[in-house]
Amino acid sequence: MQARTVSTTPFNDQKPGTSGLRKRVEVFRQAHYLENFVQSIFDSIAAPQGATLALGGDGRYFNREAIQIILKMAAANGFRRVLVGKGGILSTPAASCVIRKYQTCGGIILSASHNPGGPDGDFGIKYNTANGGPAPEKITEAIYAASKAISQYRIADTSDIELDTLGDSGLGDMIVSVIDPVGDYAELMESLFDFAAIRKLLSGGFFIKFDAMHAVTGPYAREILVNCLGAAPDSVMNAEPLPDFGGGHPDPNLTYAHELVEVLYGGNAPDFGAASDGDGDRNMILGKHFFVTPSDSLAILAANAHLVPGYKQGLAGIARSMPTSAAADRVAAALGIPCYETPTGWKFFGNLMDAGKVTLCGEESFGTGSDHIREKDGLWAVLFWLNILAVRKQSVEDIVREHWARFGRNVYSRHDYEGIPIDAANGVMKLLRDSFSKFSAQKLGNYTADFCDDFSYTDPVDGSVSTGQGVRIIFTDGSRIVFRLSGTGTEGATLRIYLESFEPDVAQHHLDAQEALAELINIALEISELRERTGRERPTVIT
Ligand code: G16
Repeated sequence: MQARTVSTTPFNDQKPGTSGLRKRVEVFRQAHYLENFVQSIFDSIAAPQGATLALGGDGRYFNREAIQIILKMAAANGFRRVLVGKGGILSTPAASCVIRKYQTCGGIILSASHNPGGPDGDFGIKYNTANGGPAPEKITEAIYAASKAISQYRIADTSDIELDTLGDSGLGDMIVSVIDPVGDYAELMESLFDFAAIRKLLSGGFFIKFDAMHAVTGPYAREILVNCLGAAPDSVMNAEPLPDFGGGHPDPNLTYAHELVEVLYGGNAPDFGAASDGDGDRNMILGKHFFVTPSDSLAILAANAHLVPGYKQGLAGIARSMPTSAAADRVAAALGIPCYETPTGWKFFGNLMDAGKVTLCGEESFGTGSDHIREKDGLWAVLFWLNILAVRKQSVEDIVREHWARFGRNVYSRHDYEGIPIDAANGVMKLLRDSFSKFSAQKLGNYTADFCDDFSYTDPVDGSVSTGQGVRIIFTDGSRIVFRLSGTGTEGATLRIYLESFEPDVAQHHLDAQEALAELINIALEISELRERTGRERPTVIT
C-alpha cells in the first residue's frame, strides 16, 4: 500500500456544533473538506500506533463514499484495525456499543442525525472517545484548532474496500473488519430487558407500530421487535433505510413523524407507537391517541426503573439538560438520588456516567438513555417502555396520568423557529441578555420573574466550565421560559423557546399543553420581540 501526503489549506467553518460537524452534502463534497476534518481528528486524538477504530454511519447520502475515504486515511495514519458496520452502517447507539464492547480507542460516526439527507440534504461527522460517548468540548475544540492550521493529510492509494461482506480484509498493514451492525446491539438490549415478558405482551393482543422513517433503525427494529420479540412484521413501518430517507425529515416529533401520528390518533389505533430518527438515537413515544413528552418519558422511566431487570438494583442518579422539564427532578427527589442539570448536548452526560454518578439521562429533544452506552438510544427507550407496559398491564395514557397524579405535571412545550436569519436570531438573544436587570422581580402577566441568567455549567467531575448555554427566565412559582439557539442546524439559525409550568392539580391535567402555557407563550413573544425581529408569525415546529 502506498500512503500519500496531500497538501491542503484550512476551511474556516469546521467548528463542531452540539453534536459534531454538520453541513450540507455539497459542502462535504468539496475537494479536501472531509479529509481535512478527518485528519484534524486523527491529529488531535493522537491515537497510539496500532489502535483500533470503530466506523459507521446512518446510511445517508455520501455515507459510503465517506467511509471509503476514512478507511484509507485510517490506514495511512497508522491504525491497526477498523471495525466497520456492514454496508458502512452503524446506528449511533450501536456504534457506542461497539466502541465499548471491543474497547476501541474511539469511533467515527457519520450522521447529521434528524436533519434531512440526499444530495441536497445534510451530512455530518463526529468523533466518539473510548468510553463510547461524543468527544467532550476540550477535544472538539482541539479538532477545530487543528482544522484551522492543517496543511496536509495522509491517505492510502488503494482501491475501494468491499463493505458488504462480513469478515476481515487487509488494507496495507491495517485490517478492515466488516461487522454485523445489529448483533452486538441486540445482544446488549436482551441483557437489559425482560424479553420473555415483552414477547408475552406482544402475543396477547397488544399492538405496536414503530416508524423507522426510512432511516437507520429499520434493520434494528425488525431484528429486535419482529424477529426476537414476535411483533407482527407490519409493526415496523418505513423500515427500509434509504440514502435520502425517502425524501422525509427523519425527526421523531409530532410534525415530522406525522404518518405515525395519524396511525396512533386514527380509528383502530395500536396500543403503542414509537419513532426514531436518522441515526437511531432519538425516540418519540405515543400511546393510543396520546403523546408522551420526552421530559415526562425520562421521569416515567426513572420512576419505573425498578420493574426492569437491568435497572432493578436502583439508579445512582439522573441527569437532564437544562431546557428539559424538571419532571425527572421530582422523581429523583422521591427516590432520594441526585439529579444533575447539564447544558444541551449528550456529551455533557459522559463524565457523570463514567464517574458512576448517574444511571439515566434525558433531554427534551427526544433523547433518553442510560449508562449501558454513552449515547442516547431510541430503541432502548422503546424497549424500556414495552417492559414497563408488560409489567404494569396498563395503557400508556394511564401510566402517564398516574404519574402526574403522584408527582404533579410539569406542563411543557418547545417552539422552534427554524431557518431564520442569523442576525435576527442573534438580535433576539442580545435583547434578552441586555434585559436581565429589567426582568428581575418584574411582574409579567400573572407571573413574577425570580431571576434570569445565561446558563453556565461547571462539570462536577473535571471542573470544566461551559458558559452561554441558554437564556433562562425563572418565575417565582418555578415556571420557566428558556431561549436558546440550536447548535445542530445547517441553514440560518434555529431559535428554540422552551416553556414550562407546574400543575399539581389533577383536575387541570386534562388541559392541552398549548392551552395551559398560553400566557407564558405570549410573554415569551413579547419580551423577545421575536415576531417583529424575525417576521415570523408562528413556530415551524411545536413539540
Ligand atoms: C443533538 C445532541 C443532543 C441535543 C440535540 C439538539 O442530538 O446530541 O444532545 O439535545 O442535538 O441540539 P440543538 O438544540 O442544539 O439543536 P442529535 O440527535 O441531533 O445528535
